[in-house]
Amino acid sequence: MSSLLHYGLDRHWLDEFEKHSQDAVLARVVRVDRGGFDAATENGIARCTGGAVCTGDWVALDGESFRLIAILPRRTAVERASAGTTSDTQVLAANVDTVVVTVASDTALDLGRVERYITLAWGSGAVPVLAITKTDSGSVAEEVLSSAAPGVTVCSTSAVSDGGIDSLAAHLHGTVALIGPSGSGKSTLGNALLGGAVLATGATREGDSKGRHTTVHRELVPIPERELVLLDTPGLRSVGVQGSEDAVASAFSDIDELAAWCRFADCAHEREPGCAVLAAVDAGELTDRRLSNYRKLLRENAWATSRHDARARSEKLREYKQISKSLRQKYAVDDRGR
Ligand SMILES: Nc1nc2c(ncn2[C@@H]2O[C@H](COP(=O)(O)OP(=O)(O)OP(=O)(O)O)[C@@H](O)[C@H]2O)c(=O)[nH]1
Ligand SMILES: [Mg+2]
Ligand SMILES: [Zn+2]
Repeated sequence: MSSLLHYGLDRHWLDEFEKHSQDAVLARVVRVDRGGFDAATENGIARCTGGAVCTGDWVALDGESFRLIAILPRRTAVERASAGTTSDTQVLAANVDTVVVTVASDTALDLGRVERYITLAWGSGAVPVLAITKTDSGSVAEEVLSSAAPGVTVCSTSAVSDGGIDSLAAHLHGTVALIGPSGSGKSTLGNALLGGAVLATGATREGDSKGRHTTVHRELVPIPERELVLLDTPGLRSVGVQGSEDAVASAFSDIDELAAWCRFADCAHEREPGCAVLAAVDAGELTDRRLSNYRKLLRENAWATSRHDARARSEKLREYKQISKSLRQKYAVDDRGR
């Protein structure tokens, strides 16, 4: 498995790599640990040192020492706010094209947590997909998940009966990161996609079916047969979202769209007259639970200071939305005046 093509190499990375010295070696980080990292090169996996790399990064290495020369600019990054501080972020996976969020059918459904994961996924720049796992041992309605993640494809899968794996795969593209709580079946799903027991999996606890944090490293594994590269991750204990209101707006696009119809441009959807969001709650079209989680995630975002350039993008988007909203309101006023 030495060809970098199996690890997702494309023209873009070759062009980025050309900017470095001729003695440099192109590689993709497959695993990071305390002492350094493993990277796939055209001649196999190399043990490398130096730099704050992340699984999924494309890097230029010194051809002799395998020391890091440079991290090629990331196209996407799955980032969460580090526990404790709000200004620090941790990159969980780099250069991911699809983020699969796993939701297990054998544990109690926590929609707030799903919304967090989906916000994290949208914030990465990759496309989120929701995978319901273990459908042989429980059930979660796809419609319920869809309402918590508008615009996101939802697939039901079972690794035991092989159900839904190919239909899920049809929605996957490029580098696919698996994220979700411990025990939700990420590695098992990864193995089902791989067609063999490559990734370690572990039994969940008796009683509450919670995971035991079996996967401890983020790991990149090619699936040449499906033209995918899999990035398995350990279950997260906490999911802090940060960085862009943009991601929250995408994860809550239903509320975002409603908000454009509120009477006041700066409506906080608390108790303002003419609030279209509260009207939707009254009409039973939006749950109180979802609205309060939306507020909570927005607050978290406001606290976090972002050093990400997504910031500039989201400001542009906000500005644009503000303009289109005031235009809409102007016309609404004109209509009433007539
Ligand atoms: N019945 C059934 N069990 C499953 C299925 N998928 C996973 N499991 C079981 O769920 C348990 C946890 O699966 P893992 O794949 O290790 O979960 P994980 O999300 O990778 O967990 P961490 O690595 O701890 O984050 C294992 O005992 C699996 O055998 C499924 O489709 N059906
Ligand atoms: Mg695992
Ligand atoms: Zn409002």
